[in-house]
Amino acid sequence: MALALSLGRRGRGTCWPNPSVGCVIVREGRIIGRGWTQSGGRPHAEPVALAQAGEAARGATAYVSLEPCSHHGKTPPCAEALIAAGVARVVSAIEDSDPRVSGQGFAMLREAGIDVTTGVLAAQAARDHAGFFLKTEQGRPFVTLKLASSFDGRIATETGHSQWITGPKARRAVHAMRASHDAVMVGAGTARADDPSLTVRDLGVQHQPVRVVVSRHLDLPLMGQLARTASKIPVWLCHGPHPDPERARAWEGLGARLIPCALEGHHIDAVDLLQQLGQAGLTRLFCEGGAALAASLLADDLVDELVGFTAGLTIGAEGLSAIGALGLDTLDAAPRFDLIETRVIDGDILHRWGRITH
Ligand code: AOF
Ligand code: ZN
Repeated sequence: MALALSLGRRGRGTCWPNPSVGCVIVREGRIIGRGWTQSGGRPHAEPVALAQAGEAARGATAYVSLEPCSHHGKTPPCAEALIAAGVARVVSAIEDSDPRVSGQGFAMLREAGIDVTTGVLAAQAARDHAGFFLKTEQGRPFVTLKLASSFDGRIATETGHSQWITGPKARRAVHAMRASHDAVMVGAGTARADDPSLTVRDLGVQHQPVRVVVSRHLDLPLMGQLARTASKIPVWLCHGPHPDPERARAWEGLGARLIPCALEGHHIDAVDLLQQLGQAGLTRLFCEGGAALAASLLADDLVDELVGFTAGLTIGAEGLSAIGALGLDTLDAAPRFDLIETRVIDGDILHRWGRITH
């Protein structure tokens, strides 16, 4: 199951709106098939592994990191494929949260006389599938908030100079993280100040995450990196009511998708923003700032994981703070996270923190 889970993680960022599932088929102690959900979400993991195993699947055990599906979607149900292949036993990590499946995959297998065990490495599976579960249960994607800051928590000097705070190895790690998410998101201020391309580079990765920019008025440079590449790598612009029609047309002409969102005061409502992105199919969202967007996600309790890269330099109080005002009087209301991991990356420190769920 650990192997099935790790195979499943290979598809992360590429198979949304579907979950990224892994499957291992074992017979007499030997692995005879391995598969994971393919790009775009199909084929599912099980038919890939079954095709590898061929006739040898008869009487074998299939380890699947999620309940095999039972519904007729664009492909026939995986539970049916496992039955047809003559698998004797199915070991699954966790039940599917999709109402079309949820429990019915297991029921189909059991009715066919297959021995079914579930709940194996369920905690890890719940973390791996958190994006898919959040989308099906709450309508929003899993949100990772990443910040690269100085020792004193600043992301740029007063004049906006920010390149580069961390070193090349840490920045490479960021690219790998982008690749494991369905989309990378920034606020309009960051898009204007940094002119980022928000792509995955130098990793030999073909797949590119969607680029999401949150911009109430769509006042984004039409000559920048995002505009130049919008016809090839998706750009989604989340805007407020009544955007400037000329800007809207210009961005649509460049190939961007416009997503209208509700306001909360003067800003785009973070809750509605994430609902819109969930509806558009995203399961894992990587937010790279800026300070205002980060603060609005945190204030609405919408951040599931914090990823910090801290570098050994100080910028001082006039530098730009990584996170905007949260309006806290006491620490009781401060968003708190549990430490997941720390790592030294060539002179910078990576620290990951998870939402406290208990
Ligand atoms: C599996 N194995 O590898 C995946 C599953 O739109 P469809 O027809 O492709 O179905 C998508 C649903 O299938 C998705 O919501 C989830 O319930 C399940 N995903 N199931 O047996 C897989 N990716
Ligand atoms: Zn399936």
